[in-house]
Amino acid sequence: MTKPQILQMGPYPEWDQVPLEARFTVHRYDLAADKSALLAGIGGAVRGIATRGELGASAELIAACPGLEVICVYGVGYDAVNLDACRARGIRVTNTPDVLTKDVADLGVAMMLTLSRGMIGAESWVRDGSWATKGLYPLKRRVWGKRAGVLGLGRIGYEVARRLAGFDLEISYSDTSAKDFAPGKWAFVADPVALASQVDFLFVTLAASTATRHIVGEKVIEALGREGMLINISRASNIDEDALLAALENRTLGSAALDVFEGEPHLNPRFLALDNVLLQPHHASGTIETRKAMGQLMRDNLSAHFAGRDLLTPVL
Ligand code: 8YV
Repeated sequence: MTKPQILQMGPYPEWDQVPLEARFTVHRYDLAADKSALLAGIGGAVRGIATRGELGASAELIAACPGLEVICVYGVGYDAVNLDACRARGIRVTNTPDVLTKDVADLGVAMMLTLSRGMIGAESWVRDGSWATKGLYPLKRRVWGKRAGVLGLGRIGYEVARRLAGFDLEISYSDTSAKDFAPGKWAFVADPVALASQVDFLFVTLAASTATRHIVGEKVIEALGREGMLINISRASNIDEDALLAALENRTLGSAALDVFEGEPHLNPRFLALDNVLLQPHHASGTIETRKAMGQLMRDNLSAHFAGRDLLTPVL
């Protein structure tokens, strides 16, 4: 039987690449020097796209593949896939929810602890000899007993809040409505500005869409204030990055721990000049265990589609 032809948008680990190529004829968009020439040559034969959360599939790419049936995302976020173009042509879309939830939540909490306790600077203090030459490391800020806000109490937000409760933080959250699965102790605050004004740490855990673009804008940032910390493990588009940079530079916002950036991996160099940020390379789901599960789920969705079975985790 001939193998279905798929277009691959970005790299996967060897343990995913080998089984992917065993089941499909894979065209590497990411490795093609001349991407237009690749699409002109094989676009008509492509039936599936294997992509990554941050790469998605644009309207132009979808248009260049007239026989496209399915787009499978290696990631829970599908904001970079042009869903309107998919809907218009009945193209199915899948993602990889659940398997990454706890790792993403772990990294968010780890970022809060690392930045609040100054662990990056403390490590350098030991390595560069400052401990012996300059003495004691400057004192940092406590985490337990403080107030945390979770913006978006979905799967990841819930796991973040559960972890924070374990660290003895008071929890409040914003979402489109109060969630009945949330423990009574977690306060629902509908307005993100009001939420930010009541907390020390604000976690952004919203699925990104046009509706959530810049939901964390000047007002939310100002409300979080000089002592506040913003932690983003969702998508850069949820935050007005210009407003964030200005507030961090003039210290009207205390600090920020960020795993995602506009234009990543080419982030705004203004971030690099700041000492009140913790910067991570979009790797909240980046553990071997979770990435293996994401790769498996993405392939299982592709296989299900081409075998005429129900998709495991459909978005569309
Ligand atoms: C991945 C992500 O880093 O799940 C998502 O939406 O952004 C991350 O888990 C990414 O999709 C892998 O490319």
